Amino acid sequence: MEKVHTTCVYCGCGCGLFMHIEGGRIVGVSPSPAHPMSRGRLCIKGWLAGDFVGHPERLTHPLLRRGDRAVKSTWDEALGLAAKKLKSIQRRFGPQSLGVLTSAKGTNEENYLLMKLARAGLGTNNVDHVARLCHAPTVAGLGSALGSGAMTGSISSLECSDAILVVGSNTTEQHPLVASYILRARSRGAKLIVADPRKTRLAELADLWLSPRSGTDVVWINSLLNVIVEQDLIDRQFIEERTAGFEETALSLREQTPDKAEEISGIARTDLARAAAIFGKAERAAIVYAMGVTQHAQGTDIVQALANLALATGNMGREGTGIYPLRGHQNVQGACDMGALPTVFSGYQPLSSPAVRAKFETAWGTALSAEPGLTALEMLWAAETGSLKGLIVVGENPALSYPDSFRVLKALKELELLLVCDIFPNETTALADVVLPAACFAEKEGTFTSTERRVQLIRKAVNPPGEARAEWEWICDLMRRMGLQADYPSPASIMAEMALLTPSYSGIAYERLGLAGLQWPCPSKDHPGTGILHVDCFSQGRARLRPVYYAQPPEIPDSDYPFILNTGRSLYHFHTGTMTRRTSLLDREIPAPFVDINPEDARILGLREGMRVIVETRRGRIAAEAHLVDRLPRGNLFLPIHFTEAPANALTCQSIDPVSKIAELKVSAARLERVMP
Ligand SMILES: Nc1nc2c(c(=O)[nH]1)N[C@H]1C(S)=C(S)[C@@H](COP(=O)(O)OP(=O)(O)OC[C@H]3O[C@@H](n4cnc5c(=O)[nH]c(N)nc54)[C@H](O)[C@@H]3O)O[C@H]1N2
Ligand SMILES: Nc1nc2c(c(=O)[nH]1)N[C@H]1C(S)=C(S)[C@@H](COP(=O)(O)OP(=O)(O)OC[C@H]3O[C@@H](n4cnc5c(=O)[nH]c(N)nc54)[C@H](O)[C@@H]3O)O[C@H]1N2
Ligand code: SF4
Ligand SMILES: [Mo]
Repeated sequence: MEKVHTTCVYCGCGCGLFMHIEGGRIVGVSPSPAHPMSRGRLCIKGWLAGDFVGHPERLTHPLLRRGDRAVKSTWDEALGLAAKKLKSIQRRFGPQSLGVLTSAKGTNEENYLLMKLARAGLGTNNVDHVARLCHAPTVAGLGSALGSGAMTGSISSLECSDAILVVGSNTTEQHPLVASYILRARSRGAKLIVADPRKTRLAELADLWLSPRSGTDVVWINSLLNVIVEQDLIDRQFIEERTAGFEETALSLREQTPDKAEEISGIARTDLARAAAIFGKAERAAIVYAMGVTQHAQGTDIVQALANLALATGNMGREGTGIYPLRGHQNVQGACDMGALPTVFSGYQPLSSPAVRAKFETAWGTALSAEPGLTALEMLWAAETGSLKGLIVVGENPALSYPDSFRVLKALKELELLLVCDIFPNETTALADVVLPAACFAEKEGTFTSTERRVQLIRKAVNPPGEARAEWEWICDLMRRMGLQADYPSPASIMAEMALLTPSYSGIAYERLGLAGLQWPCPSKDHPGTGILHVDCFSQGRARLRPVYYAQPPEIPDSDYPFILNTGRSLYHFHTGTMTRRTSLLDREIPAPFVDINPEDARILGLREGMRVIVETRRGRIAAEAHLVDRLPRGNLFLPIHFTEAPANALTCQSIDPVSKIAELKVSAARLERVMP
């Protein structure tokens, strides 16, 4: 039996694992004992990461739409047709009528090439990906506060924290290996505070559980900092030497009293006082957060409020301190790093800088547009109104994962050309004019960048099924058909070009990555990589505190729609379920859609465990099984996003955060009805 070392394909923890190969097939997975983050452990999805690879439903041939049917085609015909249509749209409607959604499931190399294809080949900056619905507020908020939108420390650094504040992260289920470090710190004596409307597993284990009303985090975080300032638990030296904007921010906090916080967020003032004592008095305090913070129409403000808290208490640049946004997909960090975003090139080098543009123009041998591109949702809106005509979607399933499915489906159907590349048929390939079959992570080479900025190799373990190809190969082919040079002999050579153009990745090269990878910034070939950011200074000089003010979520419960609908995930499934619902041991755990409801609310509605209910919002309705769970406070519903037969996004809305353009995915007003048998 052969063993191939690679990186887990699911979440941003970035665990190392071995694929076990026999007779050209994956027969098992085992953890990588020497891996610096996972240290010989995996969660259940990691152990089963090889299962979907050989599934009989894998896409094996390019497909072309003929009327209502999708017919088998060849790569030559499919790419020929795609290039012809792209050129025709470009000629008739201009480059801004084209767009590309890249993949947080894809490799860095694939994302870099798609970014280059969009900018240099199609002539548009309309390039984006699901980070827009995930950590866009982090990229924007921490970017402007700290100069970098990335996790400030290494995951293992959490082990040395004295206090950890976890906000809006169901860590044990969604980032299990990060949770293991938090729990290790906890057993060492660190104090743990969890802020989540739901009593998650981590909240059960915490010293203090804060249960804010959904969408009110700005209020209680401001008020927490207010108490910390009033009790003089701030770090004056750090504030003076390394930050700007403290005075103005402190002034703005005066209004944000614990009384006000209690009234709006529902968190008792005594609990806030306890939180202030724990966080403010800790020598090393860390903040961990995820979608409960970012997926709000006020997402960027909430991120800034957390940055204010860390900066005012001097919790930055040392082991055990810092801000840990938990990036979701295994390579969503990398997709952002590669510049698959409408306003930056790789390494967040801004489009608006003439010097940066000139560098890329020289390297790529073509003029580049300075006009900022559209974000993911804006591209769909442009498709709705007819100004976007052609869209390339690689390794995303927007038909199910983007908010307000009714509008999303309508927009996708308006397109003249929808090209989708995936490993399985899904709700989006079903609408495509051209479907391309991709090699999955176990069948190709490349790199993923984990949430702790760790750039790691994936290695080919088995051959792709049928005619499926690694994306970098067909993207090069399409680039050539669009008139670009694309003579990369291997993914390593793509990385080499990217590294040459990207200061934070300059020192990254395949031969250096080994089994442990390297953490960026890694500015030169002899640089060991960087675990902790902002140690002596911030890239922009001083970090920036800013006043932020609470704004009510766009839709709040009323007498017609009395519940707050919260959407999210479970341990056993990944997003739209293309892979986990084809993994029998995972699917067996949660085979059917459910909606969580508080038992008291259920009693009033006459609902019992397992009854079928309709969940309805102003956008749509779905049917699911009622699960009565104490962990959910009254007035709330929780619906997972994994099920095509009960699509959560049929219910969500497209109200967005004006700064980061993320949608409000955690608060919708909903009602519940029993389905009569
Ligand atoms: N098993 C599994 N793991 C995954 C994924 C998966 O689909 N399945 N997806 C990956 C991806 S891409 C991502 S982005 C991450 C997401 O990881 P998480 O963000 O941890 O997952 P979510 O279920 O979206 O919700 C986070 C928590 O926020 C809480 N919350 C909701 N609204 C609020 C609020 O207003 N305030 C506060 N404080 N909390 C709130 C919810 O109750 C929930 O417990 O997981 C990654 N890991
Ligand atoms: N209501 C609501 N909506 C949400 C969220 C929420 O919490 N609530 N969360 C949002 C967040 S944080 C995220 S990240 C998004 C996730 O949204 P998506 O990323 O669209 O969801 P996935 O199901 O992970 O889709 C990934 C696709 O990539 C395919 N794939 C896997 N490996 C490969 C590969 O190697 N190559 C190619 N070409 N394809 C591959 C999979 O089969 C799948 O179809 O959903 C967002 N939508
Ligand atoms: S914690 Fe994340 S990266 Fe690690 S094995 Fe589980 S899904 Fe994979
Ligand atoms: Mo995500």
